[in-house]
Amino acid sequence: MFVKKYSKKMRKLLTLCIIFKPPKVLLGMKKRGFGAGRWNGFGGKVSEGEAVEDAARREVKEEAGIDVGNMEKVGLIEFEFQDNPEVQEVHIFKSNTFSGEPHETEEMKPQWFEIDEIPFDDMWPDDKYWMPLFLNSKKFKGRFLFGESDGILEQDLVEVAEV
Ligand code: 8OG
Repeated sequence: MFVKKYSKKMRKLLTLCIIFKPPKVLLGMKKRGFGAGRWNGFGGKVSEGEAVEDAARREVKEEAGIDVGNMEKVGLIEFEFQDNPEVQEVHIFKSNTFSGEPHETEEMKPQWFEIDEIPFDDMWPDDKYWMPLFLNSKKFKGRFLFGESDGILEQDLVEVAEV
């Protein structure tokens, strides 16, 4: 089966929030650290004792300078890298309301994209698989194993009723 839920591997909890105001998606160019040079939603590590949704809001504020309104959890994806024992469990949220104006921060440079102009070639290689589900209001769970040069070695992705 896809998600090795009871895997004994070390887990890191992360959030990813994508603002979607059809027909536009707000992405940010990651300026530093893990995933630098790629467009992505906003997110990062969940702190100890922090609720996952609170972490998602905090990260959007830190990275794009906006306060997210409503939020829906739409995806859960596990990422693994060959030769790395850690599993990154990324909780994906969708929102269509926020206050403030997205602006560039030390970490990200936000930009709106039309759905048909989403820059998949400059995003994590798995995004092209689950983003269509996201854009079509589906919920999903999955697992991706990356090898050298971020090539996808294994992948599982399923639509679910609830995350
Ligand atoms: O704190 P840091 O910036 O390192 O957090 C990493 C962010 O990247 C976090 O929002 C989760 C997200 N992320 C991964 N893997 C992938 C991926 O394969 N695709 C996308 N779109 N985001 C990812 O950690």
